[in-house]
Amino acid sequence: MHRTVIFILLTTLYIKYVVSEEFCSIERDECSDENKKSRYLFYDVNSPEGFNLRRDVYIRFAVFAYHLHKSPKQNLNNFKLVLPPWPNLYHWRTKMSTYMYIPWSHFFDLSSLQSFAPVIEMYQFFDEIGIRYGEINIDEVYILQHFEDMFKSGRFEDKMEIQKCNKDFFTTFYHYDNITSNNIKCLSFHGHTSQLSKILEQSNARTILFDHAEVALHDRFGDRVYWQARRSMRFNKKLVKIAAEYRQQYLNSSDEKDSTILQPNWKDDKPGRNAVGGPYLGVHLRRRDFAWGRPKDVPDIENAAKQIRALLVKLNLDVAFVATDASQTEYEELRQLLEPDFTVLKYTPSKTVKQVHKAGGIAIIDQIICAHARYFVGTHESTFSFRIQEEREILGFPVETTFNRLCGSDSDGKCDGPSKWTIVY
Ligand SMILES: Nc1nc2c(ncn2[C@@H]2O[C@H](COP(=O)(O)OP(=O)(O)OP(=O)(O)O)[C@@H](O)[C@H]2O)c(=O)[nH]1
Ligand SMILES: *[C@@H]1O[C@H](CO)[C@@H](O)[C@H](O)[C@H]1NC(C)=O
Ligand SMILES: *[C@@H]1O[C@H](CO)[C@@H](O)[C@H](O)[C@H]1NC(C)=O
Repeated sequence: MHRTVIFILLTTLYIKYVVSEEFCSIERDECSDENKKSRYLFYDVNSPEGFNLRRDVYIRFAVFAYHLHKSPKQNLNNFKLVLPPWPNLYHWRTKMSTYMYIPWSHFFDLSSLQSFAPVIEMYQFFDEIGIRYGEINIDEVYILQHFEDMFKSGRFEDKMEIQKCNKDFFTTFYHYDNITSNNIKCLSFHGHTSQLSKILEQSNARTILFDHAEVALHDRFGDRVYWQARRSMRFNKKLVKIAAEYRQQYLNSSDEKDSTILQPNWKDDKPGRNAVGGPYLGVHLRRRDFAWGRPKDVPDIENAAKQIRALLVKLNLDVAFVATDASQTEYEELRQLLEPDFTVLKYTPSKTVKQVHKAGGIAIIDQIICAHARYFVGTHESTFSFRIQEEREILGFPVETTFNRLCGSDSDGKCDGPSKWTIVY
């Protein structure tokens, strides 16, 4: 540990002298009050990671930014967290070869995110600082990587150290060709995200990027601050409206009838478990790579239909709403196995919705509809299902209507349920 700290100190001293001439020095008190320059914290996630894991990494860094903002130290409390624009994710299967740079406000309510932590969009960063330079040279880049001997040594305390880069580690700068850096290092890392504040504290850099940020863990997964960050992740209002219209039209479901009304501001939401939900079963049926990879835990279509039928009977419901990444053929197969005894519905976006809101927006609409169901059943270890469970915790559903999953085909409909990560206020 000592060696690490000294090493980082030396590195950052070096950086201080070489890099930050363009900026006023906070330490030497050169910044005028009105010009008291913000510092910018960037992060990025390993490119194959999906939408819903990225949402989880956001929480880790939003909590980090929240604590920095509250720090009494002047060179820590002036950090803004720059949100990584959404790339063309692998799962979205878009054919476009160019990168899209979708801002977060496309999917989430930016002002709600900002009422939890000081976060800004990439284009706002460009507005604040970039336009003057044309090309952005990030002062310090740290690519996080796992310690190679972590599992061998079996010691799991927090530690970090600048080391030789593991093979194939590089940063893409979000695929922008006007962002670069002369100062890229690999940081072997184990432990909590807040450990990174040591780097920020010892550095005078104005712009710092942590790539492969998913390597850093939640400070305290599931505590009050975690849930505040999560509650502030309200969706883009247009997506909420589309989901509400669908619920109204096809599912006889509305927030008034279902007791799922949230306050306009997440801070005003009250704890309670009085949500009833619409008169339908919400199902998240993850297929594709999940179905290929784990037959023990993910049922085939026929067995999924059997489990859904049993649930509908038990719950005395007639309608199953299915959110799925299954092919149309698989979905039709499922539907035919349940009809005409039951109604099976799936949200089918119009061409306009597809164009405007994209795969991520459609996934969120599916998640909102599942979140409002009387009872939810998801897929084993899918982060897509986890996000729905969290949403239902926020809406105030009884725990037993939320933490359920489909079992593998051979398990006769019986298997351990998912962990119950219940909300804390
Ligand atoms: N619209 C919609 N898309 C889905 C559904 N299930 C999976 N997907 C798509 O497949 C992706 C699933 O991967 P994600 O959940 O994002 O990513 P991940 O972090 O790998 O999550 P899991 O693989 O589910 O653990 C989603 O982002 C969607 O694009 C669904 O029910 N509805
Ligand atoms: C960098 O490139 C992006 C994408 O082309 C553009 O939107 C942004 O304004 C550019 N930023 C600067 C500072 O030139
Ligand atoms: C919709 O739900 C209400 C109760 O919330 C019920 O009285 C009504 O009959 C339902 N309508 C239909 C068409 O099922």
